[in-house]
Amino acid sequence: MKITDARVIVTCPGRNFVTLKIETDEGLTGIGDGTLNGRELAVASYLTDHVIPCLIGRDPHRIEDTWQYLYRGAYWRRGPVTMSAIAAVDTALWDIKAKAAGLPLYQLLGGASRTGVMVYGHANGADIEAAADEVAHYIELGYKAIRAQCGIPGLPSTYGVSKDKMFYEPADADLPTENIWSTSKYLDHVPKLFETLRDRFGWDHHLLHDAHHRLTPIEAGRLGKSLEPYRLFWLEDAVPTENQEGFRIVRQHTTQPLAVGEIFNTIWDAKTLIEEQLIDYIRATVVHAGGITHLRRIADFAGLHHVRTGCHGATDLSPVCMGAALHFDLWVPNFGVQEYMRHTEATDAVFPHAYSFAGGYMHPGDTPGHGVEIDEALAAKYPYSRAFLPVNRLEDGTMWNW
Ligand code: KDG
Ligand code: MG
Repeated sequence: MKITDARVIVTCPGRNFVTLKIETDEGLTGIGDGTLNGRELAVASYLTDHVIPCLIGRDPHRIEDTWQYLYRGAYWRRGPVTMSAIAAVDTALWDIKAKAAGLPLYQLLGGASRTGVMVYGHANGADIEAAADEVAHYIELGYKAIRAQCGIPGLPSTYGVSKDKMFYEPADADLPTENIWSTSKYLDHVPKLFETLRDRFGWDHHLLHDAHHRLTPIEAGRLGKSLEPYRLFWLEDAVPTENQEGFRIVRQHTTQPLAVGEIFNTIWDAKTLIEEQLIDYIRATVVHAGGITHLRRIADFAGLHHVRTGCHGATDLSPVCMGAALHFDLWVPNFGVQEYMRHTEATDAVFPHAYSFAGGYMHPGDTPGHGVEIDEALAAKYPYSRAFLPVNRLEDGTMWNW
């Protein structure tokens, strides 16, 4: 088999998505997600101008060789743009290989290790009561694991708190929105949210929380300690991870399980964190971490060190990434949980898919390939619309992490 054509499809059914479609001389096609929130066109250009010309004529079955060719062959390694582009190619090639075999992708990885993939949903509200009402809603929907975020008194807006209930979409303006942040206000308020949730709902559900990179290691240690009585499944992205050694301090101060890595692109972003067992869950996923081929390598390394997977699954990762991630999750032996934020109806219509949700678990379906397609005619009706993620400033105007 040979690759005869490949093209990038950028569509915006409510938010932007970048999809690579690869065609072959045997009529089989495959698609991969290359969406990088707020920087979509950089990946589209990287693919169109620098990757696609190298794909034409290659054997689509040689996934590992193509991965190494694109990673080593660029000379300039790593980074979110490069690795999202490689992921798009890798996902599309796994899709083609599984279609050629007539098997769902998880069968090629080694088969199912479980009957369903536990997912967590996003409950949030302007205050503690509204967030608790949303948790009740997710419990009614059957979720076993729920992430909870709420507004912080004194801050006009906060990460994770949506304007409407279902679709929290931070990339909300054609120039970055400016948010205000106060760590002290946040640290005082969050434990009250989880105290309320445990009082109201008891201990049958997993609760999760995302600090979204805003704390220093010692502040994260304090937050972890104050949340220990409420037994969270994980505390996510407490500290930015450019300095992986910073997590040693967090670990010394709390037994709260820690998750990190949604912005990681390669195993090198997590080497110290995993090797020293400084985290419990690795959040890397298919689109931003080089595709199934590289994610599998990260997961195997993590498994040696008691670290389980918790793939990123926000709405800026397209249904193509979601489908591929669910095949990975169904197989990966050291699975922890999968994030599932749900896409809008418009997005689901552009990306018809075989995956499904029931009773807190998802299944990728048994369609050959990864089970997600793109309706190109419908996609063409939603042209690209520039949208940025917000930026964050402290109350005195200092730039901070968003
Ligand atoms: O594009 C940024 C989002 O994917 C991110 O803010 C979502 O932190 C996130 C999460 O845990 O889903
Ligand atoms: Mg997060």
